[in-house]
Amino acid sequence: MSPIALIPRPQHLDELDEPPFVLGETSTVVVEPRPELIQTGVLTADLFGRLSGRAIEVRYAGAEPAPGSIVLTRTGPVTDGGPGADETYQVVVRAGRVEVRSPSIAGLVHGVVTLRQLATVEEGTVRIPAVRIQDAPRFAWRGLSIDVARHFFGVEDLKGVIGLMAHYKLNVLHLHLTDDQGWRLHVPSRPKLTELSSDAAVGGDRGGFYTPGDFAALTEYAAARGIRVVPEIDVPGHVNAALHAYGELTPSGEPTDAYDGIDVGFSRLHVDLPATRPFLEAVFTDVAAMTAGEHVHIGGDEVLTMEPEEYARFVALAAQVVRAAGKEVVGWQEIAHTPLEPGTVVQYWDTRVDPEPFVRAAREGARLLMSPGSKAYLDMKYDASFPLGLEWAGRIEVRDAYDWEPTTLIEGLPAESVIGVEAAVWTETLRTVDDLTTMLLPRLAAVAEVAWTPPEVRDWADFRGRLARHGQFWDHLGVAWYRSPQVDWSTRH
Ligand code: TNX
Repeated sequence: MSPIALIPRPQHLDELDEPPFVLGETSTVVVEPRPELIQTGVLTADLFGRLSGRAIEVRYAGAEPAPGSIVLTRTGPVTDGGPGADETYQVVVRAGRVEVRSPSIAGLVHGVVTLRQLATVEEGTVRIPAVRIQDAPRFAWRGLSIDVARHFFGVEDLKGVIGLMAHYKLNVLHLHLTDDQGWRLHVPSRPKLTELSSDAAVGGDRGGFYTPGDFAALTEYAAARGIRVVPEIDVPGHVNAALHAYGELTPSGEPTDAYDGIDVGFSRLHVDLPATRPFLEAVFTDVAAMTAGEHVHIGGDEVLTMEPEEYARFVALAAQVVRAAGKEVVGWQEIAHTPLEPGTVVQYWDTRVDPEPFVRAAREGARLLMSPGSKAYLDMKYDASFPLGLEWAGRIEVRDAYDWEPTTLIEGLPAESVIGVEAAVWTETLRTVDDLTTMLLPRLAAVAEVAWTPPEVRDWADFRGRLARHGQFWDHLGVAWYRSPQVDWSTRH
């Protein structure tokens, strides 16, 4: 059987009729001498060095590369492409040389992880089958949202997840940084948020927070792997951690008690309290300053105790503050009930509601990000007996996470308003990084293919066969994962 089992499935792949590339004594990674490319070269050398057990050098392009080299080339910008065009990449593997070409760092990383997925190791020899691949993503936004508020996951844990995301060509890490239970990002102008509200987590577990330095380190680590970070500060609901730190945000002026349960919808800000606007300005301005990417997420979900009129004024205010700080706005689907500026990203999650507001918002220029709870919420249980996870949106086996089409999910939605797909993992029941990866794998690979590969070439039986090979990779990494009975994991090559 062919050892080729790429996920996501590339647009074009030709197997070449020649011997495989073999990583050998003279193999080097070759890049042009530009700082951002050197970093990509070092990542590549490191990846294949670890695989072969032998250090691989990074060399500058110039003279003819030594036989057996991996050459990374950044091509000119794409001017005529659609969404995601700059992530286009090309991989050519021949017996004597590997070439990866892309206009962007992200695209080069896509090429390199493609090589990693193609590589086999036998008795210390790394081989890559001779292929030619031409590929580009279907959607420009391919995300994973992680709730670090209900349970906290530190920088090292997130780096592991970022590695998995890169392996499946995801490009947005959305961090749900604040909720009733905890505030996880230090905000210099409102220091009590983390001083008083970062310790707690669900069930009396330990919390934690990221310093601005941690956040910058995460951002850089992600960027080197073609991933941007979208921070979420959830307002006006899900704010007990803020109300616990700053009593001025409550009508009585008294701070609330810390909260470590898992109910939702009970806490809220008040748009007309004098402290509210300065709070939003301070927090979103600081967060925007820490954000390298274009987007900041304002939350907006599950505000069960506010009149629609106040909610609309609140969303308008938060969005205005974010835009004044130079960022584009993302919010959960509830914001579609309010007037939105064109280009606002609306994140769809609860499939049980009337689709009309989303269709209208899209017609008025909003972009829809698809995170349907019944498909992409990777905190849902795999089956009824699964020990981790919730069930409110159903149970999600691998096939459920795979077999869906983002552009037809909302009836009447113009397909071109869909900006992409994002998986989400909420952590009410997830306490350790093993819990987290068990929920992500294998379903994250399924959602990643939905986000990357067009529907014409997506096929469950084919995906299932490819997925079987990925279990060995997760074992090799030493991460915990779920052996879904839908896949024959014994497949070997
Ligand atoms: C709904 S999704 C929520 C979260 C919960 C999640 C649990 C969304 C925008 N709100 O507060 O953690 O369900 O699955």
